[in-house]
This record gives sequence, C-alpha cells and structure tokens, in this order.
Amino acid sequence: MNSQELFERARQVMPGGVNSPVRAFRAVGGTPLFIARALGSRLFDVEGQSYLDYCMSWGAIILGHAHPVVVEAVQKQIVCGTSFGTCHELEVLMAEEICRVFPSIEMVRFTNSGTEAVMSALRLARGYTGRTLVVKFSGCYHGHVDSLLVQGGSGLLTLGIPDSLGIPEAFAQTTILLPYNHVEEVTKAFSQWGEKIAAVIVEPVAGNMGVVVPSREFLETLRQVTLDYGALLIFDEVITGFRVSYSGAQGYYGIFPDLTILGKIIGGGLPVGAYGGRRAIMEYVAPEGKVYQAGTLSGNPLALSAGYAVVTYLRDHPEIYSELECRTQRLALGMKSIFQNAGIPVHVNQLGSMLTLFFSQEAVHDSASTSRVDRRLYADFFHEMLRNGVYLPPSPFEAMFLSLAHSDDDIDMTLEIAQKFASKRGFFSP
Ligand code: KE4
Repeated sequence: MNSQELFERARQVMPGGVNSPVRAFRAVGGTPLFIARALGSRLFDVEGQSYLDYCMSWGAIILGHAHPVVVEAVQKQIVCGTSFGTCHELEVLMAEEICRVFPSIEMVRFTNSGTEAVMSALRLARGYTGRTLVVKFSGCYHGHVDSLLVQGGSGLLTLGIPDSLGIPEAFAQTTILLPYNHVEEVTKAFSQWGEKIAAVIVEPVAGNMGVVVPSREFLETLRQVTLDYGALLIFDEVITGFRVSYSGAQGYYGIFPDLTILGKIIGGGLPVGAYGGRRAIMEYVAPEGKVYQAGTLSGNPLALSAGYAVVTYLRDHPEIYSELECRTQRLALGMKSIFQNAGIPVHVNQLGSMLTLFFSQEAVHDSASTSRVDRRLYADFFHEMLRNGVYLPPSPFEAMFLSLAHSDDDIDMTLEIAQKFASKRGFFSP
C-alpha cells in the first residue's frame, strides 16, 4: 500500500484524510506522505523511501527521531503502565525542572496539547483579572481555541470576527486582533480598551506565519503596557520553549511574562502541553482556586517519560544550543546566497534552530508582509526537494526545524539540491 492508496482510503473515513489540516498538503498540492517510521533526521514512508526531515513533527522533535534516551525511557515506563489517573513522581520531577528553568514560572499545570494549555491560560487570566478582552496578533497561532480563531475586523482597533464556522460572534468579540511587531497599535489599543483587557497572548518568536523575529521594542512594550494596565502577558512558547534556548524565548530575550504556554518538545513527541506562571496567579486554578480545568490523561506517566528524557538530556548537554544555532545559520546563509545569486528574491528569517525561507521581494516582519510571498514558487521548491528526498514543511507559513541529528552532510545535501532548483528557476546560473 503506497501513500496515494492509503490517502484514498483515509479520505473516506477522516475529514480531508488527515487528523490535522496542514498535513493534507493543501498549501503545496500533491498527496501527503504516509510515514512508517523515523530515525534521527530522517523519515521513511510506507514504501521505504527516506526523506531528510525539516518539519520534525512541527518542532516537537529536537534530539532527532527515536533518540535512544527517549526510546529507553518510554520502554521502561510502558511496562509499568501508561496512565494511572493518579499522582506520580514524574509529574513532580518535570514540574520542578520547568520551574527551575523558567524564572517566570513558580507553578505549572500539565495538559494534553498546546491548545488545551492556551484555552486554560485564557480562562485563568480572565478569572484572575475579572476582565474579558484578550489581545492576539495576526499571523500568530495558539491552537484551535474558539475565541482566538478570529480575523481582523474592518479597522485595526476593532474586535475580532470569527475565522471559522461554529464560533459565536460573542466569542470572537472578546478578542482584539493587532499586527505583530507594531508597537504603536499596541499602545493605541491599550489606551482605548486597557481597563478591559485581561491578557495579551503572543508567540515571542512567531513560527506560525513562518518564522518572524520580534523587535525587542515590541516585546518590551507588551511587557510594560500590560504592567501599566494590570493585564497579564502570556508568552505562547509551545514552539520556542526549550527550542530557542533552554529557558525559551523569555530566557533568550530576558523578558518575562506572567503566564507561559509550553508544548511540543516537553512531550518528546508524545501529547503534552503545559501552562505556568507566578504562584499568586496559578493558585486560582482548581482545586486550589476557582478556575476549573482538568484532564483524564494530563501529565500521564508515558508522555512525561518521553518529555522528561528530552528535557534532562538538553539540561545535561547545554552545548546543543550553540551547535544547533551554527548549523541552522549555515543552512540559512547558504539558502540566501543560492537564491540571491540566481536572481530569485528571498528573505530567510532564522533564530536558533528554526527558520523560514520566504520567496519575497521584501523583508518579512509581520503577517501583512507574509501575504506578499510567492506561494507558487514555494510549492515548486517543496516538491523539487521532496523528489530529491528532503521533506520541508508543506506550507510557506510554517517553520523549518533542525535537530541534534541533522549533520553537516545533511546541510550540504540540502544546499546542493536547492542550488540545482535555483539554477533551473533562476535568471543567472552560478
Ligand atoms: P497543539 O494543540 O497543536 O499541541 O498546539 C497548538 C499550538 C499552540 N501554540 C503554538 C505557538 C503552536 O505552534 C501550536 C501548534 N502548532 C502547529 C503548527 N505550527 C501544529 C501543527 C498542526 O496544527 O498540525
């Protein structure tokens, strides 16, 4: 059975044939891959074809697929049981390590996904402040939380309108949508709505419009204005937590939120999300306080065994971050020069081990500038790389991720294939 045949069957029994829309290849066309197994930096599809993986389960895998420390931890745990629905030691160990590493986090609650953690953190922010409105930014994605699936209203400072069927207007109107990296809109919104704003939620380094790095002034303004008006600042570090540094983007920038969302890497590829923050806020969460939140499998031993194995490995090998940064920078600079020398407009946004190639005339610093990216060219690039055994994210608006398993030879191979593509599509040959 090949991917095409499996996809035909999948489409009969699952919407779009997938369990998450972006996997359906709608942004690039073609048939999604059905992967049978993965090891290190590679995926192997159901026909045994191998691909160098730059999606890495959307950033959840940082050590490489099936890393021995993860396999060993999960094998050890699974024979002891998968979920007890009770307390167990791994929850304490993982919570203590997160609180040790993130100075802004004194208490944490585990969930089963990033979406669940975001939903809970918004409820907590509203419960703690007694306010309703939440500010989010265009191009940032925080999971499929009803009130955050909104698009801009008519003017900049209007309340959101639903961006999905099934979301009541009233939910969308609790959200103010602002442009990412635009300081003046933030200060204007707070001067107009500040006393009613419960929280600002932001990806401190955006990954869901492709990688967009914030200006320091933007993050500093968010921190200051929320303090001035008594709103909470929420850093959604589902991607950046343990990715851009061992203490996430907040550790990298030295700007600390009131609440932090974690996911992906802390599950080591199994379902784990988390939200955490100052004790005074987290003590509002049930059963301690009156903000209800629960989950049958929250913090279950099997998922935390994988996540704790990854987090402690990163703790014990801090040199990983500079290694990943160097290798990712080499890939970013290599791609940039290949396309520029071929006369193909490109901007590469990179921070730590996450990057995005934007085929764009202009620098990409917010969601408006991503709308002018050449999507067709990205789709052609995606399929050329795929034909040559390299799997990029199947969307121009996602981040590429490197892992510890990505070697210098992997980078060389990637750049060679990109060079061939650019020579064919470009206006000048090297
Ligand atoms: P999950 O519910 O998918 O675990 O997390 C939602 C989420 C929250 N916050 C950020 C910053 C995120 O990036 C995500 C999920 N990311 C997407 C892709 N970038 C997951 C891929 C998918 O939806 O299939």
